[in-house]
Amino acid sequence: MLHLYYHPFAAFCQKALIALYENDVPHEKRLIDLTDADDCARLEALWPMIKFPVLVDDTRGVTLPETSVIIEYLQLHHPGSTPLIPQDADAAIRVRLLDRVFDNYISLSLTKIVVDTFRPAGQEDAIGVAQARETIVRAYGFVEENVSPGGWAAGEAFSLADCAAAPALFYANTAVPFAAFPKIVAYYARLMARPSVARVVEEARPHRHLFPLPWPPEYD
Ligand SMILES: N[C@@H](CCC(=O)N[C@@H](CS)C(=O)NCC(=O)O)C(=O)O
Repeated sequence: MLHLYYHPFAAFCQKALIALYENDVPHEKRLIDLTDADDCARLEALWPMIKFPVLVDDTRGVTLPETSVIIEYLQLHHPGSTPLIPQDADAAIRVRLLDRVFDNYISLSLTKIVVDTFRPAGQEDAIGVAQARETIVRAYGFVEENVSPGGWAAGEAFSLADCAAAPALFYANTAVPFAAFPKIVAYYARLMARPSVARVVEEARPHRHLFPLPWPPEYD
């Protein structure tokens, strides 16, 4: 049995859930509340970085953090009708590149912006936040040039890169709107219509009060 330690509102947890839902991989969810000391200790015992999600496959005795690695593992040991890593090696490199762009330059930059709002007054990092905003805009430019018109982030097939893209764009758009990037706007609409993505958005909806930035009206 697979167990996913997660929280439904966390962007990286949503990335792993999209992969699980895409292929109807049976799994059991274990909710982690990072404000709860016991939950933090449970997570730390699995992954000393205290980040989620973490996937545990107790049949194979494997514990895995890091969403891109988790999805590679799912593809290897729990494949389904949606291959999330292409068989063609060059296509797979392209998928992994786009996955890195969404994680490293969009999701993590958005985290920087959000976490800054929780800092004590006078201790905000205005320069770091401005750099994070610039990084997101640069990444949007790269995605705009590379997204497949009518298709997905890294080609004609839905992949690991799209699992990363959906939560990255959903949350980043709140702070750095992508309205000026027409190919991203069209791609985002396709993403949100995908059943696996729509499901994680709905499952996260009851937790929206946790987010410190205003929601765009179209998210209602
Ligand atoms: N590179 C990691 C990032 C995981 C990550 O940053 N998860 C966030 C939730 S979206 C987290 O655990 N945040 C808790 C914290 O930083 O205290 C991955 O791909 O899984």
